[in-house]
Amino acid sequence: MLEKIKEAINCLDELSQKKKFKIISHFDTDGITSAAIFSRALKRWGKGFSLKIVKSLDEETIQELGEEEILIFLDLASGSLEYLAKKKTEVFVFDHHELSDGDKTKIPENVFMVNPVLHNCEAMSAAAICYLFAKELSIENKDLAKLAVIGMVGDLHEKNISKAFGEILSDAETIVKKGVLIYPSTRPLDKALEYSSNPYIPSVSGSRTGVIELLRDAGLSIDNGKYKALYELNKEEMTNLVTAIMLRGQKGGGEERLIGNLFLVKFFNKLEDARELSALINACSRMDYPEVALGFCLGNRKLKEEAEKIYLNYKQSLVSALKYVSETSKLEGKNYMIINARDKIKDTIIGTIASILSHSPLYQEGLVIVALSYNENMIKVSARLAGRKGRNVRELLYKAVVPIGGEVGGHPQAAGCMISREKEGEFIGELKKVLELEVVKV
Ligand SMILES: [Mn+2]
Repeated sequence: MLEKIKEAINCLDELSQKKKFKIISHFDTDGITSAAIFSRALKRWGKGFSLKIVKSLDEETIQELGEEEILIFLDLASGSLEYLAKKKTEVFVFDHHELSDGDKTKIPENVFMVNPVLHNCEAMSAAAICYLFAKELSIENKDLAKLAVIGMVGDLHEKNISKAFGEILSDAETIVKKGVLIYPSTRPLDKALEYSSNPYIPSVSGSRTGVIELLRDAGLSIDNGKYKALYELNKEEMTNLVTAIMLRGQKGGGEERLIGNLFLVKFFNKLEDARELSALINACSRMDYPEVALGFCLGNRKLKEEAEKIYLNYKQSLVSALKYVSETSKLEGKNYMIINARDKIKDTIIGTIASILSHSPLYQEGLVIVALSYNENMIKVSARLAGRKGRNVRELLYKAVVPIGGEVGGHPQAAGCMISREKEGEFIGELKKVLELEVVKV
C-alpha cells in the first residue's frame, strides 16, 4: 500500500499545478481525524484546498460536487464508484471500507484508490491511511500520529495491535496499558464512572451514591483528596474494580468485553485518553458541529473550549437518559427488554441509548433491546442485539410492524422504524408476541 501512496503523492503533485483540491470526509471520528491529518499535511506541502464534511455519500451529494477541483474522498466513497466514474475530474479515494467483488477488479479510470482491502494489507482506519500518506510526504508530519490513534480507536480498530498500528502508536508516543475500558482513564475514577455511558453500568452511571458504593466495594478510597485515575491503578486494584462492576450486572457474562488496552496520548500538552478524545469528536459532529470537532483536532484553543462545552452537554443528556432507563419499569422477558421512554428521552438520542445498552458488558449476549421514544405524533423505535450472536432484530421488528404499518430499516444487529402513536399499545403487544414466540422456537 505504501507504493500506492507514493504514487498518489506524485500524481497529486503534478495535478496541483493546474487545479486545487477539494477534500470530502465523513462526519464520524475517523472521518474528522482523517480530514485533520490530510488538510494539515496539504497545508504544510503548500497546496490549496477546500474541505467538506458529510454524513453520508449518495448519488445526489456526488452530483452536486463541482468538477473544477480534484476530488479527494476520505473514509468514504468505496461503495460509490459508479457515481464517481461519471465525474469529469480526477478523483482520489483514501478509504478502508469494503468494495463489492465486481468493483475490486474494475476501478473507474478517473479514480485513484488507496484502500487496504485492495492491497492485501492489514485492516486500519482511514485516519491511519491518511497518516501514512502524511508521513510519506514529510517526517515533519509525525506530530499528526496521535490523530491517527484517535481515528483507530474511533473505528474500533484497536483490539489487536497490528504492525502498522504499533508503529503509529510509537510515533504518537502513546502509553498503552491494560485495564477496564472506562474513560477517561486519566481523570479521578469517581468522575469517570459517574459520567460513563459506554460502558453503561446500571445503578452506577449517573448516580453519585452508586459510584461511591462501587468504589468502596472495590476497596478504593480517597487518597490526597481525590480518587486515583484508572490508569494509575495497580493490578490488584484493577481486578477488584472489575469484580465490583461485574456484580452490578443483571445477567452477567461479558467480562472480556470490559477489559482491553487503554491508549494515552498527549493532547494540548496534557495526557488524555484516546477513547475520550474520540467520544468528544464524535459528539460535536453528531450535534452538528463538525467544524468545531475539526478545529479541536487541529489544536485551536478557542474551539477546544467550545468542543468541551458541547461534549459535556451531550454526556449529561446521555447519562440522564440512561438513569431514566435504569429507574423506569421495563417489559422484560427471557431474552428481551422493551423500554418505552415516551417523551422522557429525545428521539434524537434514543438510538444511541439503545446502542449503549447493547454494548454494556452487563447484558447477556443475545438479549434483544427495543427502545421507544415519541416524535410528535409518531414513535421512533430502535432495536439492538446485545453482543454479536443472537436473533435478527431487523426481522423481529419487521414481523411486529407488519400488522401495524411502517417501514423497517437497518441490519440484523441494529434496526429501527417509525410507527404512529395511535398504535403504541398495539405495537407493543405485537412485539411481545413476536419476541416470546421466537424464544420458544430457539
Ligand atoms: Mn472509518
